[in-house]
Amino acid sequence: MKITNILAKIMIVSAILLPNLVSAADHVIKAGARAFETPILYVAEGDNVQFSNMNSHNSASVEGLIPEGATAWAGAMGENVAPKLEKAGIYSYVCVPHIGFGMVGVIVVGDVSAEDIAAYKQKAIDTLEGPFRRLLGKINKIKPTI
Ligand SMILES: [Cu+2]
Repeated sequence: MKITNILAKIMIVSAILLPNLVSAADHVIKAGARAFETPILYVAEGDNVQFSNMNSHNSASVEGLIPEGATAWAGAMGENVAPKLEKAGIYSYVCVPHIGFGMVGVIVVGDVSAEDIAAYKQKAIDTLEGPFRRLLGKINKIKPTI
């Protein structure tokens, strides 16, 4: 391959990737006493999400309620986790010791349609048990972005 070809390809890839890198926004989900502040958070693909003030809390994704192929997370107590949200879609998470208080939340990455939300809600209804069903209250409030 000629050097000019390589340079041209680098320039094309940079033109595609750089605007995404530059525009990635940072979001913080702060733990309150018994609830996450911003329990329903909408972010763009590539944005960064960081939990904060997690001293007596944790954040763990809910199995089966993150996008297919996405990376699950399970923060330790007191850990200000920054989950990697590489896949578009809806991520449900809980604070394990405080699920019963409704200390749960959802992160919506990228665009979701009314159909996407309806399918996700049905999956949640079919799979969530016990206090995890507190998530349904949050899932019911997700609004379509397209
Ligand atoms: Cu908690």
